[in-house]
Amino acid sequence: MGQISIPQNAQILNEVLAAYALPDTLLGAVRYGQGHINDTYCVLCQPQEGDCVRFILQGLSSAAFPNPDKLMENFVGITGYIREQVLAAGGDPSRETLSLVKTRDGRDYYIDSQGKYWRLMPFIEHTDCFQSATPQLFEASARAFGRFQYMLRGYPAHTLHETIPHFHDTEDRFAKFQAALAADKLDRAKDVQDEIRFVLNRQADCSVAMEALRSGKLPLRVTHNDTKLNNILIDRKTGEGICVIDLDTTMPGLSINDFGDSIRFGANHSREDEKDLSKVNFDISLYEAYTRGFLEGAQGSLTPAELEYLPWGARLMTLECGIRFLTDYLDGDHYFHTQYAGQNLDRARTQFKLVRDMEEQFEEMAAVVCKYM
Ligand code: ADP
Ligand code: GN1
Ligand code: MG
Repeated sequence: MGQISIPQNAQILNEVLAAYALPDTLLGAVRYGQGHINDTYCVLCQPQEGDCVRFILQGLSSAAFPNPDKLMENFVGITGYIREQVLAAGGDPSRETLSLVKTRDGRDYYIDSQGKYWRLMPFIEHTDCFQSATPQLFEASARAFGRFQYMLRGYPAHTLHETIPHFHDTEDRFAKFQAALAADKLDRAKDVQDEIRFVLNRQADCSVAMEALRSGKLPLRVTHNDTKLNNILIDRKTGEGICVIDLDTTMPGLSINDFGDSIRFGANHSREDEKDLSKVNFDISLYEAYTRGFLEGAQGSLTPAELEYLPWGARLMTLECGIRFLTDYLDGDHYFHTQYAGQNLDRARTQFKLVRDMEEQFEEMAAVVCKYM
């Protein structure tokens, strides 16, 4: 779990934790996980009797989420709905969905003295969260993400707020990239000409899914929209994906993007910011494992057009994510958490390498989907 420490912003954390009726002694809070967006802490408490109890405390990113109250409304709605589904299936909602700990005054979140939104959740124990996985674990995560979409197929989509407008609108991402390039605030463009050209040459691709949505070929569904492997908790005992987490972008979207974002992150053997691009290779056998699991989890709910466009989902989510990293780099690294200068550029480069690989193996990717439909 890492060392117990007093974080730099202990004062704010104390203020936030005081808003909750925690079990007896607060032992500490430590930065936790490898998310790029929220400020996540693991909070450890010692009740008078029994074992220590852990919680996940998250400060929501104001750079990413302009309307945190609406986001939290979505969170409550979605987790409540999944809870009912899990109960109906005879499962354990305390492990199979996230939930919130209420504040002392009965609220779902706390707003600190600086206006930042915080939420506290029970830590789902006896699970693991992976940055990379074996084919077996990757397939398990695919089943869980496919099932997540299946479980939400009847959710009243019109009640969901769009937490980040145009989140996977790849045309809009391209336009934002062009704006950041034109502004070139930090005079960085001159050093990344190859990467810029890579994006500009793929403008037409950015319209493929959006055009299919506009024409009615692809349906709008309730989707997760951030289906990274580390947004799933794997049950340590069974090796199954037990809980889908990081629900902040769950909103109407395209199923091919949920498929695609998992492939982007997980169907390779390198870190997202690997500097040595010879190590960054799209692994079609991992892609196959994920395809099998995702289609199993989705239980026949995808249309023929969605199946046909799955490989595009992978290619586009990878291109889009690379565009977003490069945009943030040109813009001065305000959106994604970075640990060193140039990390967003390294991230963009890995994504573009994976896009190239997928472009070369696009026919094989389609053939894999055909095998499992
Ligand atoms: P971000 O939006 O920054 O990615 P996440 O919601 O994904 O934030 O949380 C970051 C990490 O915290 C996750 O990858 C996971 O390791 C851990 N985590 C989040 N919620 C829980 C939970 N309820 N139980 C156990 N671990 C959790
Ligand atoms: C962010 O929050 P996290 O780390 O799970 C981002 C995703 C990107 C991803 C790239 C809300 O995901 O869209 O694909 O980083 N989330 C948000 O690793 O922007
Ligand atoms: Mg996350």
